[in-house]
Amino acid sequence: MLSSKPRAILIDVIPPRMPDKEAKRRIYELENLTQTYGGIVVVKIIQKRAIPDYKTFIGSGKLEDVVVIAKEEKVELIVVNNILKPHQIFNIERRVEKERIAVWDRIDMILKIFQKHATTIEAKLQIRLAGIRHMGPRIFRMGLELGQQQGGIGVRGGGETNIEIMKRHLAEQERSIKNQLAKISNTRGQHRARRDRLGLKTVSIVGYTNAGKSSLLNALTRKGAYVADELFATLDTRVAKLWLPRSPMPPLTRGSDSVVQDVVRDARDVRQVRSLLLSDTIGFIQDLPPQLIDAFKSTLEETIEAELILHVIDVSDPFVHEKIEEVEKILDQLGVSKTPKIYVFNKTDLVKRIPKASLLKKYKKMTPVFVSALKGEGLEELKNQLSLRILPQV
Ligand SMILES: Nc1nc2c(ncn2[C@@H]2O[C@H](COP(=O)(O)OP(=O)(O)OP(=O)(O)O)[C@@H](O)[C@H]2O)c(=O)[nH]1
Ligand SMILES: [Mg+2]
Repeated sequence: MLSSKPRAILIDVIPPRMPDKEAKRRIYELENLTQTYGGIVVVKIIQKRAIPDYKTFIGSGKLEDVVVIAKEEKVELIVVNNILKPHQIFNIERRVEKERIAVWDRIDMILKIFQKHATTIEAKLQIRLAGIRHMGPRIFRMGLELGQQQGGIGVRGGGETNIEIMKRHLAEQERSIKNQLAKISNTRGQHRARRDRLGLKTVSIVGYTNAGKSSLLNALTRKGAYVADELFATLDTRVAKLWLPRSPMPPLTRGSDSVVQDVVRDARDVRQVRSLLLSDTIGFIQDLPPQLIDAFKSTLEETIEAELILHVIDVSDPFVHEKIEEVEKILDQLGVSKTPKIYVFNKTDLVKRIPKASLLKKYKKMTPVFVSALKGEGLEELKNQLSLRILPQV
């Protein structure tokens, strides 16, 4: 068992030609994840390798260095910032077994944070599902190795090996979790159908983790979603109603009389849907494990079904463009790359001179708006843009 604030060594294996800036960003993000989990980062190691070591992912020499540091620094946890094969984790674990050090890869780290942050039944179920999918192969591997060490004792009377028993058990658990999730998703589907009947449209907030999605939801709707300076603060979906101003009047035609205008206005009042639903959900991150995306499909349903997506971007982040791309990649995986989007550049209060002109040019199609969810700035313009894009125009 890890202590509540485990001392950790972080290791990132990167291709030799990766630019320094990108290498720094990766290890910085892993540090952030580790701190979000509650860990204390003792040492950070970047290893440049064209091809990871087959047996232990990091080179065997490097592993020995790590073991020495780990002993000296009383480390409880080694985190490798990559996605490892089950046998690679197993081999590293075996090397540090005596020191009682845990070994995690990037997926483990993200799963552990999710586990800590999950509050709803749905989120908890989804994490268990992702966990089974991620840990399953590792458990089999362990069983296999143990079986070999003990000269094949893992066979029971009926001929069923321990591994087979474990496999069956995990498959049963997976099925049961999936059933429970399907029920929750079904209820959500019914809610959505009802909203559709009422003509309510859904706008979904997406973005890199910590971009300020929940803050934006709160600023627009006073919903009281959980906001924190940590990664993956939000793991469920929150839906709130947003009232929009009437969309801008069409320009007055000269000489048109006011009665006609009143009629136009009335007609529009009747026809217009003046409110919409805004949903906030889990944030994205580079290399979001596919198992997680899959397990969180039902949480992400609101996003998948939305009529419009608000992509929230932390404009003060030195890696704005890279993170935009990561989010776009995941939206692609979710099959929503065609949904209309508005780019919402948030945290404008943190930047002295925002390169508005170049951002407006580069992301012209996404009609960028600039806001500070914290200070409540730029929200009117965002609402205006929403009215224009989503409400029926007369
Ligand atoms: N200065 C400043 N900070 C902001 C702004 N919007 C959000 N923040 C801060 O950024 C941090 C993350 O905000 P959240 O709203 O939790 O971000 P999120 O995108 O929902 O994050 P996850 O749910 O963890 O993915 C918090 O510390 C917020 O107070 C802003 O406009 N300006
Ligand atoms: Mg959030």
